[in-house]
Amino acid sequence: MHALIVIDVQNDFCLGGALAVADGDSIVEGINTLMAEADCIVLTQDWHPAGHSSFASTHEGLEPFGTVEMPYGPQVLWPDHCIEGSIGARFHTLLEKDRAQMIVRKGFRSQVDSYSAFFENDKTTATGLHGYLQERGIKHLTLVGLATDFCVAYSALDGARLGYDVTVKEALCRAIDLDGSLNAARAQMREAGVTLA
Ligand code: VGL
Ligand code: ZN
Repeated sequence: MHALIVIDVQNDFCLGGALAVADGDSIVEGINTLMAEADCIVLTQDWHPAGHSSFASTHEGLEPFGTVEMPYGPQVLWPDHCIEGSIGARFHTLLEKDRAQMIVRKGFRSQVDSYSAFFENDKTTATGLHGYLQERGIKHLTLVGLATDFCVAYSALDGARLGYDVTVKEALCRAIDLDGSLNAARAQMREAGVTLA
């Protein structure tokens, strides 16, 4: 069985959003088309409390897109985004979200960020998605969404590590590309056996 995992297609990552990914809106139509043909559809939703530790504004004197050392390793600092219940945290208006069978929220613990749909950035706290997919007998994953080099890549790498056959459909992803992060993420995904289609 095959699952389509749609990563973080939310207002704050699209045009006019707090952490807008260039051209992010342009993938929505293609994702809708894919969803119309998929049997198992999961959406992820970045979902942070105000004052989250990944927000630059939480750390006095630090700026967005810098990094800070967290107990679990280096963490990029972001503008405030995807605050629980806000309009920015909602899915893109044109995304046919009613097709989804499962919505996974992540990043809701103040002290740890969560890029991956499977594990938070401490690499040990599970979101529960693996259990859900296992119970549904899923072996193959197709990943699309935002952003290629952060949440999509981390999800793909964890998925491969967990033993799934993972394909990232790059034409339906867009990247933040911070200091070469897109090239690095692509190399890591290839190395992990992820198919970049
Ligand atoms: C993301 C940065 C912070 C993403 C989420 O969806 O790629 N990036 N939170
Ligand atoms: Zn986030």
